[in-house]
Amino acid sequence: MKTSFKRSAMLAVASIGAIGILYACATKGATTQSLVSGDAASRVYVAPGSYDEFYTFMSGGYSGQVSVYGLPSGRLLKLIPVFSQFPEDGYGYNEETKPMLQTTYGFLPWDDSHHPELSQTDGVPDGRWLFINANNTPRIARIDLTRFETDEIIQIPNSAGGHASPFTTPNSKYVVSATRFSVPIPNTDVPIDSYKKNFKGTLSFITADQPGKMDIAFQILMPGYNYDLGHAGKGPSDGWFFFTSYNSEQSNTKLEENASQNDKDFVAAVNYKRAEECVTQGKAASRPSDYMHNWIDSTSRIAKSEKKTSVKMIDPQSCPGIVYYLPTPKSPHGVDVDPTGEYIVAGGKLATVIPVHSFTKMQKAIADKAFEKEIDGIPVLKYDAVMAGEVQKPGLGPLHTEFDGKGYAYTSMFISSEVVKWKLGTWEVVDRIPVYYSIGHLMIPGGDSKKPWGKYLVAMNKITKDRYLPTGPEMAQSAQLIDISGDKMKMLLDFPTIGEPHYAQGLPASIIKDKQLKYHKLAENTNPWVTKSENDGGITRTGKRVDIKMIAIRSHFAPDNLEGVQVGDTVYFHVTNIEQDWDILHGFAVLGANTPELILAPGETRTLKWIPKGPGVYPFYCTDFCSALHQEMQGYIRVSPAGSSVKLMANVSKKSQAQIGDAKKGQ
Ligand code: K7E
Ligand code: CUA
Repeated sequence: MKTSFKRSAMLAVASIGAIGILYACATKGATTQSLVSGDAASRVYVAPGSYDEFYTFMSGGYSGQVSVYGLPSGRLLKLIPVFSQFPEDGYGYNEETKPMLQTTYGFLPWDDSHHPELSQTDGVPDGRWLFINANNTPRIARIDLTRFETDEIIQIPNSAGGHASPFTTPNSKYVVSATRFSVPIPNTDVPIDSYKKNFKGTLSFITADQPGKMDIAFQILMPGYNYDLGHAGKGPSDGWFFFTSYNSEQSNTKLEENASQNDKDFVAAVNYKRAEECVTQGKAASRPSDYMHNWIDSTSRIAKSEKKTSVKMIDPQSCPGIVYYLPTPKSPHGVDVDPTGEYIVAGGKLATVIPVHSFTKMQKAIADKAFEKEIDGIPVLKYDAVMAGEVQKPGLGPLHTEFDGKGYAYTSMFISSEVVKWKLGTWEVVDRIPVYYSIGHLMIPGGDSKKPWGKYLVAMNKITKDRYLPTGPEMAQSAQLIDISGDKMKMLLDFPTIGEPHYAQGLPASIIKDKQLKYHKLAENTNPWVTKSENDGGITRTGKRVDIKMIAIRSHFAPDNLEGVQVGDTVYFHVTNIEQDWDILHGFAVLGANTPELILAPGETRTLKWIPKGPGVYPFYCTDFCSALHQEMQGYIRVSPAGSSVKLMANVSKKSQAQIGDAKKGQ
């Protein structure tokens, strides 16, 4: 949703003169001062040593990561690597985490992450996990919120552009992923202009409530549209899932024009309980489909990869009642379900209204068979039969909506750069506030759940222009914190973000802050190369492979002098941080290594693979200023020419020297 949409949005603006002026005004950055209330500073001030009230998790967009901020301060607390290698701590570089980035296309060190989604219990964020999607090579990751680490990644087959993802059902039984790009399924060599005939979409339901066991429960084969976003029903609509689609024109070129022809596209309403029945009744076909499932073993902390080879695919023609289309103006982007579960709000990017569907009316329309037509076995319900109301004159370019739990909805307006507050049921606009500029998603903690914590709203903006000190052609994207506790929205704070934030989720800090793991228990570390005490380190050779077991503790490595390595060897440094104390990290880096350092949490073993290029003596050192004598935390490894008679040596205890002897005998 970045460049191309921006361009079409601009075109849309250009074509509507009066609105063009409105936009021009907004982009002048005129008088935010006047919008900021006098007490804004104290409302966002979190004194040194005090905690923020909320955690917020922002997607990193094309950084492929997640960033964690405190609210209301906007302080950056952490970056969590997910889909991209992360030199800062060695994620995706060290041997333990490399398998996390395995796919059927091989090792992928990058992706584009859009939507963080907190796990839920009974429709309320529960702080167990955060899910996030990969947009380019469709995947879904699970982040464990006791450790703020990525634990599991599953690839989604028969899909391209996993954008409508990873929205959750109310107990996180499933998270979903839908194809943004329709593709031939299975993907084969066909002419692109055979799109209408050969290209299809899929909606995937992935089991998510058991760590380490994510799997594709089933996929639903859909007409070849672009599926954009989704949200689960809740309360009365529990058991249903709603996905927006655009390009119902099924165009394969110049979509900015050709996919904007129809006045209405569709929200697909999926009865996933019905899908489960069809699977049980054997109505889903097993389709050969390769995909990878990667997860971290909880005691060894080593990632494993398994390849899966088939999915259950449901064709709506053979499972009547599984999907209905709700006509929705126009090229809808977001689809959001209000806290009661009754209203389904669509963000029709090119629509002049915000259309709201009623779940009750939808049920009745289905019972009455109020169908306009059928597309590939999917009944299209009549717009008037399902519509609850339309928000008139909301602004331009509605994208996403969140809720405050007090009967109001807040919609982001990309083109007119504002947040619009409106009332559920009467559909009247009650307030609006400009944002700077071109807002994408907005977020209220719990704002897509049954119980929003409706105190703050965060606007995530695509364009920063004049808001910060300039930094060359590229400016940080921007988040803005808005107070929504009163009748009128109040601008409180700007803060820059990492990558493109797209969406965020937030929850009260109290839900997770006391559940944090402080260190990994060394006694429970089952990494096969763990070193649990200083005397257990050493060096062993197996052919041309050399393994070094080493501990790190304030303020030394043991061993710290190593000899006997030869050019042509592949060396594995297995370093264990044997500290058992919160926040005491060590690092490990060696001169000339072609991958970054290791950063080791207390009690953790990490492995750096090193292929020395020539004879010499190479220093290594701790990269995390861990103690007063951190600068003394270093060592040397000697590399001799191939075939050298220099003996393997690690200067640790007598005991381990004896072990080295044994290992040598074993050669
Ligand atoms: Cu609107 Cu990818 Cu959710 Cu960006 S998407 S804004
Ligand atoms: Cu360990 Cu610095």
